[in-house]
Amino acid sequence: MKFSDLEVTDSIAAWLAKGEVLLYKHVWRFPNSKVWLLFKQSALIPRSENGDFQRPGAQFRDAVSPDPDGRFPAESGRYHLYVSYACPWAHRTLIVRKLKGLENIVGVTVVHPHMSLVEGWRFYNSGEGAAEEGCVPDPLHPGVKRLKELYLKADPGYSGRFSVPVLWDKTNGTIVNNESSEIIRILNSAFNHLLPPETQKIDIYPPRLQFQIDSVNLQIYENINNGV
Ligand SMILES: N[C@@H](CCC(=O)N[C@@H](CS)C(=O)NCC(=O)O)C(=O)O
Repeated sequence: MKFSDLEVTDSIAAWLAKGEVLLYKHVWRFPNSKVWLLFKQSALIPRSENGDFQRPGAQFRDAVSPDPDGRFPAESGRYHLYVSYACPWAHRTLIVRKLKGLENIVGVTVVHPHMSLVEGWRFYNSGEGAAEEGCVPDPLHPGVKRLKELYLKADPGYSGRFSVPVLWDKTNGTIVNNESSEIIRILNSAFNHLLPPETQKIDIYPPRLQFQIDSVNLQIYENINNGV
């Protein structure tokens, strides 16, 4: 059976009731509107009184800086991205990492596409058979099963959503930033001194366009992106 053939069956309804949503490849696949309705009605989704989905703000908002004396100095091999191919927010961090040629400077791990609404994303477990595209166990923390555990390592009192993307600092053992619009700005400029001239000069957030970029981003965030 292909995922695209799925109908609303008792097993899917039970699965949704348990808080599991299937995220496959690069998109959320809700086979039909009835499933989407069930998902939207889930008590686990943060929403306003009139039922609108309300995305809580990301809580880790630090920046990597070229300053060697800063808390998060830009160093090769020190930072690691956790992403899901099912998440468009994470997707843009992968695009910028690639555009800037940071593949050997900032590592990346893809979580398993099955996300629990309660526990969040999990890592692929090598004992479970064929891996979904790109998914591996967490290479930095053997034994860690869920992304949630990294959030709680970073801040034992953390009470937000356990979302991707996450920019992880291996040296301090903490999360630098979990807001994709800021992670892409970090990737755009913080590591420039470690890059060859061809990629160093790529600037996707040039000062003369920043105002326009920020206003378009706000429009898109509120009216389109925030629906996923
Ligand atoms: N504003 C955040 C949003 C990230 C986000 O909501 N990611 C979703 C996947 S598309 C997620 O991980 N959700 C997990 C959850 O809410 O439990 C960003 O741009 O980084």
